Amino acid sequence: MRYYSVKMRASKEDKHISGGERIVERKALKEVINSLIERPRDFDFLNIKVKLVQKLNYIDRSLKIESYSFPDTHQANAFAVEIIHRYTGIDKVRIENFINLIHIGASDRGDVMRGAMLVDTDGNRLERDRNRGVRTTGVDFEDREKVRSKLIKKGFTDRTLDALAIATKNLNYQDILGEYCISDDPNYQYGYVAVKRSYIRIHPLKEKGNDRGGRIYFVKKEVDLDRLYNYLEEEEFLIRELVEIL
Ligand code: PML
Repeated sequence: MRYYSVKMRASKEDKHISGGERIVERKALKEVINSLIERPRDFDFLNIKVKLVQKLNYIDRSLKIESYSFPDTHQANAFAVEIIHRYTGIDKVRIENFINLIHIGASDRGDVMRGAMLVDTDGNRLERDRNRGVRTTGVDFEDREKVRSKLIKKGFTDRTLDALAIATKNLNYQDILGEYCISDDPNYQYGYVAVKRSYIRIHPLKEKGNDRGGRIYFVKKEVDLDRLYNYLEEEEFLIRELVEIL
């Protein structure tokens, strides 16, 4: 079967406002393009790219979602730091410093990075360009609508759907040990830490009203950067199954 990757990005006054990606069969293209176009409320530039997927890879199962709530963002982030420390061995203060950067804008200019920050187990930043970061693209669910409706029924959101796909692709790579993520939507306080087979959803991971956000990927120190960038940005994956949420 032939699959196509569909990527949409929209901006207003040169500021990115919306993006979306799908990997779908030819017969679903029209509907998918229409739904992506509906996504941004107001834009002055919208780009849709459709490309035949040359080699499609599969991941059998998504990460398993676990949910935790805390009285405030300090306790929520302390919990996130503890998990990342346990899985990477990086000093907790260093982890906190990287997380704080995401909350205030981690690019060299103090803005939101367009992609993720890369940190190795010695606590060094590895991304080649601190404004761009590294972007995970090329991942979708084989039956997106089925997964979406299960998640929405359980109270999750479209953001969870996309983030679960991204985190599942990330953690499928043996040199990625963990991920930390908060949204750049100032009203969205859910975030997550992903480690091993788990997507650990945490609330509230950021302060309401903060329009900064982003991701950190924690990687083994001997990681081959060329291969890592290629995996995250070029290789295309479909996830077959959502791990059941209890
Ligand atoms: C969740 O709802 O599970 C957290 C999703 C974080 C989304 C980050 C983003 O906006 O890209």
